[in-house]
Amino acid sequence: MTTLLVTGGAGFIGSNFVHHIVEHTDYHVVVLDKLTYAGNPASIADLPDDRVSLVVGDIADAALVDDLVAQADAVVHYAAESHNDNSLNDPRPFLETNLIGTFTLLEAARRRDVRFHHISTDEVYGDLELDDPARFTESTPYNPSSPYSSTKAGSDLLVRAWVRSFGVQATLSNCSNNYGAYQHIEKFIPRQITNVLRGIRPKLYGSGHNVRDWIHADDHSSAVLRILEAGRIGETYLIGADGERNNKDVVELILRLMGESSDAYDHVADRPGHDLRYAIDSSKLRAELGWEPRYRDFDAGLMATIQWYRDNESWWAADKDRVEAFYAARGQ
Ligand code: NAD
Ligand code: TDX
Repeated sequence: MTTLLVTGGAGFIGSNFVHHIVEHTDYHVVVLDKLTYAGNPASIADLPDDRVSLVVGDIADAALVDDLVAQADAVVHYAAESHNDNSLNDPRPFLETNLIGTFTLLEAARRRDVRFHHISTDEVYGDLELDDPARFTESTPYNPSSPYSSTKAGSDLLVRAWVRSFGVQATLSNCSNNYGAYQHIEKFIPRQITNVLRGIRPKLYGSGHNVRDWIHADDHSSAVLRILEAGRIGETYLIGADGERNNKDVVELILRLMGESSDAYDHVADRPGHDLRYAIDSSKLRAELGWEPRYRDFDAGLMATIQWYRDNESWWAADKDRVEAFYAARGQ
């Protein structure tokens, strides 16, 4: 039986991927996750024990990583410090996990000759103007803005170098902004949903004209599985679902879908260095590997996500006060 080592499988996108694998394949999954503030074992606790096991540990622990990689047929590497606002507050964990952690995994994949797929973000390309018809492609030059995106960019370059210098059998993907169940409430969409559920007004950074290109987390998972099984070694694939929207429209839509007045939100301090617009051209993935997104109706996907946070208050409630105190201290 094929065994996947999924790093960060107790986080938002990693846990969605583990659910996707259990539903759509017969693979066995070993999750390696440090269970930082962002990891929640409850996100994978309902999956069968004979398909999924959780090892609590750090991707920068070379002995542990070597042992787990040696037992795997492939590594799918999601683990990261993932939040831009945290990286502006304290960058060090981003260097430790995103750079040293990725290096540690690559060394094990090299030693054990194990297939590797690296998960990354469109933020490595910097940002676009609002009126620019261009979208990011695989050949857009790297130009990251934040400590988070610069460490993700660095991790991508490590993977490329380990392919070229050491022949590691790796692929890479850079995806746009994900939404769906199990996303930490520090992030934009679940923060606003849980604000409304708590009677707090949603908080929009700056003018709210910044554009993000939204994709449902399950579409990200199907794309990663396709690349893992059919992608060409050494190649990068951009993953996106043509979901560009500005933050103001998203916050107003959340309010409407939750039965509130669409202007019942506050403008708060902008994010320093705030990227203006992300937009993905995923033609290579679609043409070469035949992938297509399934979740094309953003309103329906957002409504289902709102319902998930309503139904799963016990999953997020304990974090809410701490998250809001963090933002309040930043004027956000
Ligand atoms: P997340 O913060 O929700 O989850 C990260 C997970 O990694 C957590 O479970 C955490 O405990 C674990 N982790 C952190 N440091 C670790 C370490 N040193 N060792 C082991 N485990 C560790 O993040 P996410 O939003 O699910 O993002 C997952 C990946 O997808 C990241 O690589 C991120 O860069 C990438 N990505 C995210 C998005 C997005 O919209 N969220 C978009 C594109 C790419
Ligand atoms: O309260 C908020 N108000 C607000 O206006 C928050 C938390 C965010 N925002 C804005 C900032 C961004 O323009 O919403 C947008 C989305 O913010 P985040 O959810 O923090 O995501 P972003 O910074 O775009 O990064 C996300 O997508 C790319 C993920 O967190 C990254 O891990 C991924 O690489």
